[in-house]
Amino acid sequence: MVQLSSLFPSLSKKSTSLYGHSLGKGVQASWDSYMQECQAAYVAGKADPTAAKTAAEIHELGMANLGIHGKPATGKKVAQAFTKLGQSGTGVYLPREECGVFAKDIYDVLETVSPVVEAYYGSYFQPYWISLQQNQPGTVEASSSFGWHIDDNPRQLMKIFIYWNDVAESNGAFRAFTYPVSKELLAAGFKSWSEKLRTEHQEMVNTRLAERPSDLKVLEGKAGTVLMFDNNLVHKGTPPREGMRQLAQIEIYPSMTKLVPGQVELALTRPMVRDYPADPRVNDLSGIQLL
Ligand SMILES: O=C(O)CCC(=O)C(=O)O
Repeated sequence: MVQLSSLFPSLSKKSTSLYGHSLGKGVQASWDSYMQECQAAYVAGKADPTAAKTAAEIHELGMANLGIHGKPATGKKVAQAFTKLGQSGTGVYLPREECGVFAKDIYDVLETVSPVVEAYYGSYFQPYWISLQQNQPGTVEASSSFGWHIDDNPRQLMKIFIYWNDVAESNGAFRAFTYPVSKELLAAGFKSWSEKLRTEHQEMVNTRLAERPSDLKVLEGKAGTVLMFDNNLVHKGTPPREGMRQLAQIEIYPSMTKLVPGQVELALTRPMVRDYPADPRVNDLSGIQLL
């Protein structure tokens, strides 16, 4: 029998073009209803037109530069921590037990950008995990996060990056296609949820990129720059050609309650077991949900 999904790829559970991920309708419906509960619990602060404008940009394009909010003193502490660690490579992570000392600094940054993030969600937000990472030049596999991919998360998962040093195209600035181009690639069959599929679909994106290079957005920024983006955009990590990049990667999603420092500390220090919560109402990894 002919599978309906082979005639209409968007009906397949593994199609990414309908929801922007391959997780299917049930998973997304559960996250949508969770988000509605978070929105109902939200008490909005004073209207902030600048934050609303940036939130609208994220809804339209899937990404925005939120400005410079990380402190130089934190950048210095991060640099010292990586020097002390003494490891090199395309992707070196600070061990979880050494991340807790950055909780206050990162909480302060998140608190500063919270008007934008809350305007985006229409709710409070919380981190699920936070990692501190250093990238140096080297060779990488296309099947890794250095190849084109989507994170394949429920739509409410977003990422915040804080650059701790000046980051340009040449030293590994984050790069992604905006929503319109990402949707076009997903509709054309881009898939990346297995190493095999990811490898097979690199050429498709590289061909599209060669046709219209300006469609790729490279988010450069001075030390302290904060980026927010939808991790279901087609994107990739890029090892520096020269120099290095140090950053905090923060995965966020809606919350019923206002962010508190303890959530940031847990997100930084608890083992990274899952990419996102299996059930958004149960933050098994990092959150303190006061339900
Ligand atoms: O490191 C980067 O610039 C991109 C990281 C990435 O691919 C991801 O967050 O999924």
